[in-house]
Amino acid sequence: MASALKNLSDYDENNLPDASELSFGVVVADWNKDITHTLYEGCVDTLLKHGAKEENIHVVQVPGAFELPAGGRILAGREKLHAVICLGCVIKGETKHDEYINNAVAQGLVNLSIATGKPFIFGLLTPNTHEQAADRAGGKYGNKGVEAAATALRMAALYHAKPAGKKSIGFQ
Ligand code: DLZ
Repeated sequence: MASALKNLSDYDENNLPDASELSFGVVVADWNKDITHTLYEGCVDTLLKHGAKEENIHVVQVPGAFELPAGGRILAGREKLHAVICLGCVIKGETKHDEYINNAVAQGLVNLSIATGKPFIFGLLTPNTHEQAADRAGGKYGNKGVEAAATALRMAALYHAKPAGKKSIGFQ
């Protein structure tokens, strides 16, 4: 399994841009709050660690993961953002709700990214159990909120970059 090898909090710090000129949206789902709020803390700590200013991090809470794309779209319409990070956790249950929600979120975020040209980051945990979620929200596999922030930093810099005279962006 890929996650057996990967700690979600591990990333190459040298490969991340300074975020002092970048602004971010963070959308957090309230379902499974104990998990999603830990994702949120890891996410915001990582943005701040790389130079983002508190006043440039705009946060909204939405009821559940299904509302993440709409929450992100509303926030992006209201604020000038370089990337929008969407954080949630859908735990598999007796019915197929998780498949419908997870697919809708993935499709919704990719559609928004393409339609707006702005990065919408998939910070959704899709575990089978609460224990698997906790393992990925500050537990033995790190914190997916940190991974989502690291991805947002790179994509926000790409979105913000002025490519004039540059043949490649994002390569070290
Ligand atoms: C309805 C529902 C269920 C059963 N499970 C979850 C979940 O595990 N995680 C989550 O973020 N949201 C869940 N929801 C709520 C939906 O995402 C959504 O908020 C409602 O269906 C209302 O649109």
